Amino acid sequence: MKTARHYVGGAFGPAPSDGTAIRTFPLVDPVDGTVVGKVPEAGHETVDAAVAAARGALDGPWGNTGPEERAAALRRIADGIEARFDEFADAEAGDTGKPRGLAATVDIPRAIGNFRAYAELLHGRPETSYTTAVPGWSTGTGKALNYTVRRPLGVVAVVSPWNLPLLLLTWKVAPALAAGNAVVAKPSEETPSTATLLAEVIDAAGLPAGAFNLVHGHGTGAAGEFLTSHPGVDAIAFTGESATGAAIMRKAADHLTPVSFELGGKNPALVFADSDLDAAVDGTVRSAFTHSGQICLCTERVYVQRTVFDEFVARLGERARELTDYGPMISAAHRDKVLSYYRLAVDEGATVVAGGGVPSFGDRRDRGFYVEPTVLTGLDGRARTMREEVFGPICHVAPFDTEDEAVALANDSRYGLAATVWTRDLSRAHRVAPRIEAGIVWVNCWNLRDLRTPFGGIKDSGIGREGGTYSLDFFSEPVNICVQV
Ligand code: NAD
Ligand code: 6OD
Repeated sequence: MKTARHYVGGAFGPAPSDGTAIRTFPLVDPVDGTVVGKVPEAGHETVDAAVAAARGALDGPWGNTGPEERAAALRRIADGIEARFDEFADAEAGDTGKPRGLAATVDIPRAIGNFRAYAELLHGRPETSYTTAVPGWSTGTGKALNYTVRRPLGVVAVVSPWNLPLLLLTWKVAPALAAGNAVVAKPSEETPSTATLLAEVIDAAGLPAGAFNLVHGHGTGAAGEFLTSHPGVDAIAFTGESATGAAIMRKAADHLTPVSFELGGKNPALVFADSDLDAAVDGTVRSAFTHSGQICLCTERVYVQRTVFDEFVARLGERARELTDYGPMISAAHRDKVLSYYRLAVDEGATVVAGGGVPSFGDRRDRGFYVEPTVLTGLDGRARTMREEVFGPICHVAPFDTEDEAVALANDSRYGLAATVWTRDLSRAHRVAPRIEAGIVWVNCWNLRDLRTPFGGIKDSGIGREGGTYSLDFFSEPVNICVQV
């Protein structure tokens, strides 16, 4: 049986004083529904202890580290994950049910990359300027030299989802530590294992006690809410559903706590008749069905120019029916939610081109949380299936005639996270891409990600940008120092 552990103030286990220390909840394998471990549920006292430990680290040795020491610490963490690569890949595939190959080629290497990238990126960007005193207004005379230093924000709460557990946790933990903050992290209750391994690696890397803390537990009315509404937290970095972001923000308002939010999506793909249709079909199979659609960047709405619509739908449907090596939904509850959208789509008038139900494998997976990769047509933009994020292996394909219509359809959503444009016409690509209301637009590719580029959503898909120096900007504050010379 796997056991997840809290890591608070440099020690593993629940805070001894926590009245809820013995509360645990089961960890379920989504492949066959069996209980494979238990997870401790942090109560108020464990969360309080973690926030106090983080504050203590800032007042102690961690608060006195310079960029070089922090860069060295991040490199040791990256080396530590690399040294235990197989354990991490097994744990990630075990918690999520995703194919191990996906964990080994994306999740774990990317987590290592997050620490290495910020070890390189964190060096300050000195900003200087001269200013002239205004008589009768400024004290001092003549010229003054301005320079800007960046200070850490303090104690940062990191709350992350289950779909890319280590990748999305380290995506925030690495820059937060790089900028000199102390972190209290709460991973999803569904996926505690790689976070626990990360705490072990950070412990072995010798970071001062309290610089990184980990608490496990649920969100609403539990560890997640205790942490994000805590008066001792100076900033919140959250990835998850838009509705959860709104709930966190309401509580954060009490303390004016700044937030960086990466939220839900209902991402469009536009396929123009002049595109390389083989590439567009291949790309859409990947963008709709990778990790069974449980990536915030996955495509759920596909718009195809009418002259190639029938061919595209036929080919996408065939490819969806051929898929066999896919993982389950994360939980029974999420499987039920996705299936409820499959039923709703039919009630709303959709034609099911492929999938729409539960697969049968003839092995232990039949007890797990699988749904079929599903392709639909026939809905208009008012259908709930077209407006709400499903977060499963589902995409709807609709025709369009003109470029303007394609852009309008893409933008007809409360979400604005990512979009993909398939065309061979370079001028069209450059015309269309900036008109799409999304934080990321890919042209003739999908999920090609450079860590240094800005990442985030507009509209209900997020607040702020992370990635590269954008993360360092969020996790630090510029302070201007003005010296008369
Ligand atoms: P979720 O919002 O249910 O949970 C995310 C995290 O928030 C979990 O750790 C959970 O315990 C915690 N939480 C829940 N309620 C809380 C509360 N009231 N206060 C504090 N913490 C709380 O999301 P999920 O189901 O884990 O993940 C799927 C969602 O995440 C999808 O909507 C997906 O689009 C989104 N997502 C977005 C991005 C992005 O980069 N934009 C990336 C991955 C996932
Ligand atoms: O690739 C990334 O950097 C990133 N943040 C991906 C997010 C995926 C969402 O599920």
